[in-house]
Amino acid sequence: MKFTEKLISASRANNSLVCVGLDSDLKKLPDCLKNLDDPVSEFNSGIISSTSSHVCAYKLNLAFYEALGKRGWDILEKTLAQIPENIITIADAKRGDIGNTSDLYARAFFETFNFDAITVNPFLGYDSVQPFLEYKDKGIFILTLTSNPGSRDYQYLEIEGKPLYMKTVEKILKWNVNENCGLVVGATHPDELSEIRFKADKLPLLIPGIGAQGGDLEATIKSGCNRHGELALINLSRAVIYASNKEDYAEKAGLAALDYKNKINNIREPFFKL
Ligand code: OMP
Repeated sequence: MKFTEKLISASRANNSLVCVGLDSDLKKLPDCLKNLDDPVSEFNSGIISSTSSHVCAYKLNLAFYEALGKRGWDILEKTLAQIPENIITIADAKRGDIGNTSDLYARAFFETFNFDAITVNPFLGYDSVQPFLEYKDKGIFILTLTSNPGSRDYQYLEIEGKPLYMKTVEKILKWNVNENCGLVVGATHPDELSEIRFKADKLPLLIPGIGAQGGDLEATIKSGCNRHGELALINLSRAVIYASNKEDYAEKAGLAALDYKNKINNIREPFFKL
């Protein structure tokens, strides 16, 4: 099944555009888990069971697992095994290197770990992204306009009369021969998000920046969805997984995910006439 089809099917099954970011930081876990042998896996397991009927995807940011050394790779595997089959898994790895190295990154995340999708940094150009694109049924989310303040350092620089982020969109549309590309666009740039969505009307957008980073939910949904009110993955990490730091952490995360799902649907259903 093509990645976009799997994404739409996951999103329709739970009527949700929510992607929960499992950015699980050992230092921020509830005290009740701290004496366990494997607190991060236990935490992730609790979050997954309480949120899995309210989301269409989980995004695992590799930094949070790599920081734990070899244990981190085991936790990653254990966590992936707990995610229901029909829900999208995204390796937020932001990889990209010379071709033969990217080839191994693609193999690592798509074959060894069997993620459905990955985030890729396009700074090294086409040959660095191409090995990922070869995997026709996987999703490749390419950094286009990031949510952080430093996005202004390079991403707005004008090249041939256009900001770099729009040049990136144009490149990605050309690279999308297998129809497996997506774009990462921060919710902290709602006007640009609209402009990017208009240009890339058929591509899925991964949109971080809501919650802890302060992006505006209503503007993001109205600008980021396609004309059917779909193909936007609204990532929420800290705002969901740390909803409580007590014994009820899983229950509160479930309620936070449900609340975001409902808020998003209350915006998109009338606006896109779903
Ligand atoms: P919260 O701010 O806690 O919701 O986390 C945001 C998540 O999205 C983190 O894993 C970031 O690394 C990631 N992210 C951004 O915040 N901004 C971006 O522009 C791109 C990403 C990403 O690629 O996911």
